[in-house]
Amino acid sequence: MLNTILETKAAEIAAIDPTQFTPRQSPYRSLYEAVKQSKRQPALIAEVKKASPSKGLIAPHFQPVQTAKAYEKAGAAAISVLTDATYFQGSVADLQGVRAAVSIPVLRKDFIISEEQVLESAAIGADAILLIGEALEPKKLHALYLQATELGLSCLVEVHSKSVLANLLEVFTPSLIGINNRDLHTFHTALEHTQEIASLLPAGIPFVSESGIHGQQDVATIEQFGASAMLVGEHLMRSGDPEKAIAKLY
Ligand code: IGP
Repeated sequence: MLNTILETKAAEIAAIDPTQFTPRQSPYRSLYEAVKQSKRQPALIAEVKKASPSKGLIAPHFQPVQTAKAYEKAGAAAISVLTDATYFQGSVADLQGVRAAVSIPVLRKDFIISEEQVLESAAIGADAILLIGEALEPKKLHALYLQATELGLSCLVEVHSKSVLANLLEVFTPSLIGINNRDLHTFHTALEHTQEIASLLPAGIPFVSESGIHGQQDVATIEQFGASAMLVGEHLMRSGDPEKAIAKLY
């Protein structure tokens, strides 16, 4: 699946023209600081997501702005917005709407594999981007990380497999790691994955446990594994009442 998505992205990237971007208006909000300073621990990165390749349509009455406001009100440290259209039914407009409606950092969730997409992320008002270890050669990932950091964007560097993590750590140590509990090739999801990968991280690096978190017990589990933050999408999107669903996570 990941390979199919990346082929689609390559075609989309060819159509991006960075000379058409209007300069960013708003200052950057730091995802690192938001996670570190969150009153609630593990900090919550709450995701707005309409659909996904593994689950199909998740939110038939998708209202990203309203949902994001509810997330902020309930104490989320940051909001994640899917901007991929083909597989997640997201959009850049969703991110822009959310960014204007909240005062916490907004993470652009997409498959970012090129310099043009980093420039685009900055221009559309994202505060942070996701860089996926499984989607990029370690040196390329590092180059995009440096480009993004110089612009002022925070990076969440996501890994799933042990070997990808090991190869990445040979090149550099990111400030914030995401451990995806979901395998992007098979969609198999297991929270124990956080524990397995966390044990291989250099001491002291904050990490986010991502995917498959569905309630207080799951939160207690990933907290026990040492996660500083969690990325939760489907559970909140399906809840009908995101504020209540967040209160129940802690
Ligand atoms: C959220 P969930 O199971 O709570 O809906 O997962 C988030 O972790 C997931 O959307 C995600 C993702 C990604 C999506 C994690 N890494 C990379 C697209 C691309």
